[in-house]
Amino acid sequence: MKFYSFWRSLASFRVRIALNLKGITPDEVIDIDLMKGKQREDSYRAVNPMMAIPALIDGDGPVLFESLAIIEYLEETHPHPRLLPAEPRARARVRGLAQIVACDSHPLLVPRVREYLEHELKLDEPTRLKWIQHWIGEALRAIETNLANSKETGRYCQGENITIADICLVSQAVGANFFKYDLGPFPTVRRIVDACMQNDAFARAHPLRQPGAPAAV
Ligand SMILES: N[C@@H](CCC(=O)N[C@@H](CS)C(=O)NCC(=O)O)C(=O)O
Repeated sequence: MKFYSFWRSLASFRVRIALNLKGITPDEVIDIDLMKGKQREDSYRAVNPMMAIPALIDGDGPVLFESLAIIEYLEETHPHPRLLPAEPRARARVRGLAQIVACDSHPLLVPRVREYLEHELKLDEPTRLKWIQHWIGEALRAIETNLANSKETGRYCQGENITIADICLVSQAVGANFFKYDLGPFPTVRRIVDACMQNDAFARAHPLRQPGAPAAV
């Protein structure tokens, strides 16, 4: 198994957590340095034409891409521990919470978007940060409201078991931290993130614990 990732990548972080939870160690971890634009080089474009990480090749392929698709592949090939509940409404809620992060919020913060805001739209740094914080906050407000008001919420987003929603929530919280966004107003989010981070599979996957990462961002 080959895993293309980078310490800072929040989408790679999500897949790393799932790999750890399921006890899978990739044979090879290939660093794609986003800060040097390596995702746009021909060699990586041939792996993932979207020029984004993560990507995963299991055996003789094909290349898998998009963090949620990869995590669901891992779920189907390594069902224990399960990261999606069995009951259809619970599964839909978990996927919905996960998608708020992975599909609605995080894509607005990735390097290609930040670089477009800077180089094409010529937005200065404070304005770019305002953009990032705005979209982080929109998702956190929605998730906090859902979690705080739903009887489905337990120790984790969906009851007492870790699901894909928790994986995504933790990536959102770490992203908020990278971009100096205060989690203070989101007590349920903080409680669940703290519970997840007590689990070694989450803690070991943290961006700042990966090879090449700085001590802080
Ligand atoms: N929706 C994708 C996002 C993938 C993505 O954009 N990854 C970022 C790093 S977290 C990336 O590689 N960005 C490269 C770029 O924006 O140029 C997923 O969840 O996998």
